[in-house]
Amino acid sequence: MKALIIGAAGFVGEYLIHALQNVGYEVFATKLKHETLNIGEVSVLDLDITDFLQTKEVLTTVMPDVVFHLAAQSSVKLSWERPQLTANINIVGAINVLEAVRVASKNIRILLIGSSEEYGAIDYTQAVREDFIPVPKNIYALTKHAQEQLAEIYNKAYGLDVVMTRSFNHIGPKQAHQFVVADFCHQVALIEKGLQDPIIRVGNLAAYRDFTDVRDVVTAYITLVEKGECGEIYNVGSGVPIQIKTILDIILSISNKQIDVVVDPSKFRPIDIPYIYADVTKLKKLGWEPKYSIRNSIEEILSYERDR
Ligand code: A2R
Ligand code: GDD
Repeated sequence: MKALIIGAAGFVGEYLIHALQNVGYEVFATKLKHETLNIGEVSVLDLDITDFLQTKEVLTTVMPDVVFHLAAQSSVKLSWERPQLTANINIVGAINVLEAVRVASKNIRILLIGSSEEYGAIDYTQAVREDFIPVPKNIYALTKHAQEQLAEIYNKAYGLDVVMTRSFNHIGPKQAHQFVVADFCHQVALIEKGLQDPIIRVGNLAAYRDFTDVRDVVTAYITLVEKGECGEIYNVGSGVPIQIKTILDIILSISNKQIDVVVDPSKFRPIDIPYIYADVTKLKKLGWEPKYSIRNSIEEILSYERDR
């Protein structure tokens, strides 16, 4: 089977390449021109998804069996600061990918990565299911929901073989420092090395999120392209809510340094979902189970940041 990963130089991409190779896929990977992707046995192509002709060229040249569409402006915080950029990559880019697949072949299966952020700032007291009506409350979330609705239109109008996710937070070594666990571990590593005063700057510690190790996330994505139902949406998460403050406490308890916590208002968003976690019954019915515990992931991330 030939797999094409669009946006492979990001956090999830590298893990997905390894996971696909381990189960015997021939992997093609795209990256932006300025990015580097040093992974053996992979055909690497440059692609900016905001350019339709380039996107079509890649699809018709590679002619994959499956496409994993990971490329995005993936930061909620940045979407408040760069709304046009976020919409251009996440909406126009998604149209270009869908349209390029339609032109190339209807036999291509495509997995589109959406977000738990799509559900919006409702006060959830139960695990969110895929049949809850999303009400996006930030620009990133809106663009991901637009992508999902576009995919549903392509599925209904043209019979495109799309499977969609609403992915909850994912973590692991090598994640960019703009995301919470990598950010906290990076700061602690700097403090331990004496490169930062013993003060950790944090944002909204009250929020609850559902974290899954990136290695479990990529096995979920492979499960979905292999067993997911055409036109369906699947939550990808652990099913366990955890407060950001608890994550911070775990990280601080692993460190041997005395560290003060300072709340930094610049790290807050105009709107932040207070509490959300996934109902993953639908995904688990396909045979997927997460293997990594949150503590295990945090220990590995901190260890990675210490070694950098
Ligand atoms: O923004 P950069 O320079 O980090 O590049 C990102 C890349 N990307 C693009 N690729 C093609 N054409 C574009 N116009 C374009 N703009 C950005 O997509 C990056 O290398 C990749 C996305 O990777 P990450 O930001 O690291 O996201 P991650 O954690 O791998 O998440 C994968 C998917 C995304 O759709 C997220 O929105 C979702 O899972 O949570
Ligand atoms: N980044 C960051 N830094 N977040 C903080 C901090 C901090 O210092 N302190 C508290 N938080 C809170 C945020 O306010 C938010 O409630 C939570 O930690 C998670 O923030 P991020 O790690 O930045 O992730 P995100 O939830 O905004 O977005 C990620 O998960 C989405 C799925 O839920 C990204 O990976 C998205 O691409 C993905 O769709």
